[in-house]
Amino acid sequence: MAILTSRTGFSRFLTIISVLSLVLLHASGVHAQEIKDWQLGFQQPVTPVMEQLEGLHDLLLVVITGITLFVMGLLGYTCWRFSAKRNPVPSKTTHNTMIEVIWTVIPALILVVVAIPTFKLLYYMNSEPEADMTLKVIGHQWYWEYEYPEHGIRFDSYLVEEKDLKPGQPRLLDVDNHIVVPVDTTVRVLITAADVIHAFTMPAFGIKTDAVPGHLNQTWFRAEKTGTYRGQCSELCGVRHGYMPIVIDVVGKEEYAQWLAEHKPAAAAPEVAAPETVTQ
Ligand SMILES: [Cu+2]
Repeated sequence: MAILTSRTGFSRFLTIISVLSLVLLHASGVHAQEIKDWQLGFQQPVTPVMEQLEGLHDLLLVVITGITLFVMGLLGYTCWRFSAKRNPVPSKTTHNTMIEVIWTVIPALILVVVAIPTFKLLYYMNSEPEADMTLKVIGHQWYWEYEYPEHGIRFDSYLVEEKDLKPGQPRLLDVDNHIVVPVDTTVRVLITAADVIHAFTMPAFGIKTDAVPGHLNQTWFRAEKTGTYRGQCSELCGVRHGYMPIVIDVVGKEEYAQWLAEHKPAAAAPEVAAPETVTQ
C-alpha cells in the first residue's frame, strides 16, 4: 500500500512533466507560419475546427504522457522494491478487490474524459453550418480543378515546377492558380474526383476529405485569419501524387470582391426565348 500513499507527490510530478513537454513543444516553433527546416507540431490553426483539433490533441498528449510516466514509474518502483534482494519471501496474495476496482474504474473514466470532447468535435466537424459560399473541388491526375458555382468561375490549378519558381515561392508547394476565399466566411466545400481517389487536405484548416470519383463529399471551413495557406493531396493517386499541392489565399472581403470581378466570365449571351409550345 506504500504505492498508494506516495501517489500524491507522484501525480504532481506527472502533471509538471506533461505541462513541461507541451510548453517545450510549443516553444520549439510549433506555430511558425512560414516554412522552415525541422518544424515540429501543427501549423498555426486558422479555423475554429483546427483550433479545437489542436486543443484535443494537447489534451490527449497530457493524458498519454501521464499514463506512460505513471506506468514507467510503477514498473521502476516494483523492480526496485520487490527485487529478490529486498523481498526474499514474496507475498502469495492473488486478489485485492479494492485495487482491481481501481484499475478498472480509472481507465474507464479516462476513456470517458477522452470520448466526450472527441464526439463533440466530430459532430461539430460534420455539422453543416449555413454556408455563405460554395467551392467545388475536383481532383485530377495530377492537378486540382476548382469551381465557384455561384459565380460561374472555373479554373485548373497546377504545380509550379522547380525551374519556374520565383523568389519566395516554396518548392513543391505553390501552384499557378490559387483558391481565393474571403476571411470570416463560411465556405461549403464539395469534393469529388475525375479519375482516381485524391484527398483535399489543408492542415491549417483542419480539413482532410477524400475526393472520390462518382461521389460528392462535403466539408466546410471558416478561415479567421488572412494569409496564404498550403496543403497537399493526401491520397496516393499515381506517380505525380506528390506534385498536386493546394494553395488557398484568405483575403479581405473587398479584395475578394475585386478578385471575383476580375475572374467572372464575361456575361453570357442573353437566352434566346424558347419557341411557344403549340397548344391543342
Ligand atoms: Cu491526388
